[in-house]
Formats: sequence, C-alpha cells, structure tokens
Amino acid sequence: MYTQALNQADTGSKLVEDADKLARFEAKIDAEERIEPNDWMPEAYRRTLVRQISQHAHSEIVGMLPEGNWITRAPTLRRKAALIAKVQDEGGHGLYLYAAAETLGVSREELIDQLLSGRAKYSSIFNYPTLTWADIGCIGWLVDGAAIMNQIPLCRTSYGPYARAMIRICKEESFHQRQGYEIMLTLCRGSAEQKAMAQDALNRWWWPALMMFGPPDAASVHTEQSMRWKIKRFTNDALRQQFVDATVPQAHFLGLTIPDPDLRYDEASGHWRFGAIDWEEFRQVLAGNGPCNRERMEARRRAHEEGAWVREAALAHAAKRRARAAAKIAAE
Ligand code: FAQ
Repeated sequence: MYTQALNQADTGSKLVEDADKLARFEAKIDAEERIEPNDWMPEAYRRTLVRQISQHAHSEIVGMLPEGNWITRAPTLRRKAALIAKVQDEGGHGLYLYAAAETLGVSREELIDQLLSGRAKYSSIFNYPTLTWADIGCIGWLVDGAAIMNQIPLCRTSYGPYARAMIRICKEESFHQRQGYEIMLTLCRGSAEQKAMAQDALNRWWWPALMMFGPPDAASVHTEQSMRWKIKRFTNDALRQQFVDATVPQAHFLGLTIPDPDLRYDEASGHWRFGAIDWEEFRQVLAGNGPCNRERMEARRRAHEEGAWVREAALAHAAKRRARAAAKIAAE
C-alpha cells in the first residue's frame, strides 16, 4: 500500500515535471528560439525529426546515382568537372544530415540499415532514369530548383543542427540549380536536335518534380503537426505553387513548353494554375514500383558491401591511435 502510494506520488510529480518541460519547449518554439540537442523535447518531435532528416539524408545519397551515371559521358571537360563536384556535394549533404540526425540519439548504422532494408523512404524523384545529357540539365534546373524551394524555409526550422546544416546545403544547391539551367540554355540555343532533347527531358521530369513536394495538403499526414512545431514553415501545396510560379517563366525564357495543357496564368491571384498531378504514379513510386527503385537499392547495397573494408580499416586505425595514446599516457 505504502509502495503504491509512493509510486503514485512519483508518477504525479513526473507528470507535473513533464508538463513544465513541455511548456518551456513550446515557449521556445513560440519565441522562434532553436531547440538544441541537449534540450528536453517531446518524443514525437524527436521522432519526426529523425524521420524527416534521415529521409532527407538518404535522398541526397541515392540522389548521387542518376547524375553519377553521366560523369563518364559528360560532353566536355568543363561539364565533367562541374558534374563531379555537384555529385560530391550531394554526398557531403548526406553526411551533414546524417550527423544532424545523430544528435537526436540515433546511430548512423541504424539509419543506413533502415535505408538498405527498405524501411526508410527517400525522395520519389530519384527513381526516374537519366536517359540523355539533357536530363542532367533538368535535374539541376528542376530537381535542385524544387529542393531549394523546399529547403530555404528549412534554414529556419526549429531544430538547431538541422537549420544550420541547411544553410550550407542551400548555398550549394543554388550553384547546382544554375549549372543545370545553364546546360538547358546551351542545349536550347544549340541545334534543333539539342533543343528537342531539352524538351523531351522537361516532358519527363516536370511532373515528378512537382511530386517532390509531397502529397497534397489534404492528404499530408505530418504537415499540421510539423507546422505547429515549426519544423516545416510552409505546406506542401504552398511550396509546390511557389515552385511552379518561379519555374514557368524560366521555361518560357528557354523557349520550352511545360507539358501541361491546363497550365494558365491567373491574373487575379498572380499564380500559374496547373493541371492535376497523377498521385497514383506517386503512390506506385513510393511503394517501390517506380522505373528505377530496384536498381537504386541494389546500387546502394552493393556500394555498402564493397565499402566494408574501408569501414573496417578506419575502425582499426582509430583503435590503433587510441591504444597508442593510452600507452603514451601510461608511460608519462
Ligand atoms: N518522396 O505527411 P507528408 C534533393 C512521404 S533532396 C518520397 O507530407 P512530410 C537534393 C513522407 O515522407 C530531396 N516520400 O510528410 C538533391 C511521408 O512518409 P512517412 C529530399 C515522400 O515529411 C538534388 C508521407 O509521404 N528533400 O532533392 C515524398 O511532412 C539533386 C506523407 O507525406 C527532403 O527530404 C517524396 N517526394 O513532408 C540531391 C526535404 N513526399 O515518413 C541530388 C526535407 C512525401 O510517414 C540531386 N523533407 N513523402 O513514411 C521535407 O521537407 C518533407 O519531409 C517532405 C514531406 C515535404 C518531403
């Protein structure tokens, strides 16, 4: 009886303590202060961040594959150097993001395991093939363009390590977007065949790029809570509309046609209104049935297996350094 009363008192004071912590956490969010790794945070906030940051990291790493496919076939040395640098940047973004996720108490091994076992998602866009050189232009222009639109607001996300990682990532993405647009401009000012290649790439990448922003707001399970926590600053539909508004004039400047017969400018709102997105295609890609899902996962699994010796060597080297340092201290 006595123990039960004590337990109840314990539970009661724990609840009061948690309510206090929650109030402090919410006050910080309201005041636009950053939440840092050692701060108390609700478990659901932590889980949401691990989910979003790790999916983002996986997207950067899997996102290296479609463009990596063209490094050996880039048309000039200048294009090859820029493409190698871009693909390397994407690898770097993945690493900053894994490091940001690790500050939330999850290990990198666990995150990689979630990706390789198919339990974690990565962006739908990277399950489409890169068939011609113009696809590399389109990825920079549209995919990095969409990524920037989505990621600039993440520089103000409420979790400090994620927000800080995004600042550098956005600077690099902006260079990526320009190199892609410059490829498109060169092709569009080139021969009729080159312009046709650019149009064909736009036809294939336009709709998947719009899907990158995620399901429509009405079907987005996480948006409402993530907006309340200021993890997300805009909804999926709001960002998609901003992207369309920014990109349509860029397509017109290239002399290309957006593959959407319903696209029209709405004078009253100042927005480009676009046609219906094929959400069944999006659902299929997320379910693993996109054109390249299997190929992408096989490539990542193979890279992980082939890299095992590097991880082992790095661990052995670190152990040797630790042993040497310990021996030196013992000898002093
Ligand atoms: N693909 O309730 P919501 C890049 C999932 S980086 C796959 O709206 P949320 C750089 C979502 O995870 C591109 N899955 O979810 C680059 C959730 O599933 P879950 C990646 C998607 O989180 C360029 C479910 O649907 N960027 O491109 C997608 O509030 C060139 C319900 O959705 C980021 O990750 C999708 N497109 O909003 C690299 C940015 N959309 O977890 C190489 C950070 C949604 O419940 C070359 N992430 N899902 O199983 C975000 O801003 C958000 O997570 C959203 C989704 C907006 C992607």
